Amino acid sequence: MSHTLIESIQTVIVDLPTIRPHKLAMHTMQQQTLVIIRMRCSDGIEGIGESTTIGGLAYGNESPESIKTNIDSHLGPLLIGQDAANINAAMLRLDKAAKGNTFAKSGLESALLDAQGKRLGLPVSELLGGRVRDSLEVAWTLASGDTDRDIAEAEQMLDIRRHRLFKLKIGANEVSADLKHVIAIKKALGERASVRVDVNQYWDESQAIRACRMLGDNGIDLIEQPISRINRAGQVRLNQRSPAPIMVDESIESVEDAFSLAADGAASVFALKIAKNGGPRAVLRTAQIAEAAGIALYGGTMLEGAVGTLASAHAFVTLNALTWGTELFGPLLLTEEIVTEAPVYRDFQLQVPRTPGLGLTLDEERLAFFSRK
Ligand code: MUC
Ligand code: MG
Repeated sequence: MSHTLIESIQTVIVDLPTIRPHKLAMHTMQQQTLVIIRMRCSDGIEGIGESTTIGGLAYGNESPESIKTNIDSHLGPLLIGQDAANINAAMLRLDKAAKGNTFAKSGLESALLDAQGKRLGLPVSELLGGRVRDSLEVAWTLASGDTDRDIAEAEQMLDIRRHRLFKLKIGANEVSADLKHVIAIKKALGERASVRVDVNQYWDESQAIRACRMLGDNGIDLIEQPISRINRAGQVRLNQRSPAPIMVDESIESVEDAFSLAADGAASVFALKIAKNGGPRAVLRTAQIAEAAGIALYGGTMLEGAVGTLASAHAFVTLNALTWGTELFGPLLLTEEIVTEAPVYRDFQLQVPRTPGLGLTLDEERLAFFSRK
């Protein structure tokens, strides 16, 4: 039997400006850096994938430059000459040869899925077993660093029916200042919106105990990663004490992390990120662990551009329940696109294409223009 082989894998680093500074506890983004993967196969089909992180090495274990180097020097060469249609075999080969590197593996798995979908004429969601919805509710992050500006931004999003779930990035300031900021925003928006916070691990347990109570008592719906991923016992205690549900994000750096968090009872919600698990198929293994453990789901982002966002979306539309919605707004934070047709957001939802593969085409001119030389 003749196989379709993977012939070449190219990686490009792309720097795109953001619509405004995006302030996270560990880093303020003025731009976002994507690693775009182009996988060419012997049948002439090209699969595209994206491996994107936040703030160089400020957020995770991989940086755009390390992702590119590791794909160019280690992971890519392992796939050249392999059967392009056998995604299980290709990903097992990578897992056997390389520990971790889930961001790089996620982009490669996305490219394999995109190519196979194009080959079979099927959207990636159908390769993943089939979608149970066509669109996903999308939260927006208010992270200008200014309370009034954040309220005005939220009001505008409600007016144009783009978002009604808001996540506030806190943790960099004094706890009391952050709580004042969050409570003022919730007060202004009232029942018209769901307000959540993401602390990005910046509190210790002693701060978090009181802060979580205040947040819960003031109508905040969800508290994401209040303390360090390393402090597992603290996470378990906080999950038992907090009046508002606790969601883990940084705590999940692999499917195995998801299992041990579920076994320990460390959270009642999991943020699902393809980059933290090793791809759209890998993230569904984490989702299955959560479902079996009675843990609710949220479709997370590493603020990817269109390619990574739709790779995530195709996985998330296969899920039975996404109780907390998603935050797949990455493309909306960027001023520029590198695809010919941008993902469509309408009526608080991201529409997930039904065209083959991820449903995207690279815009060669724009990609060349924004690629790092
Ligand atoms: C994170 O920690 O969740 C996701 C949305 C956002 O604004 O930041 C990211 C990272
Ligand atoms: Mg987070």
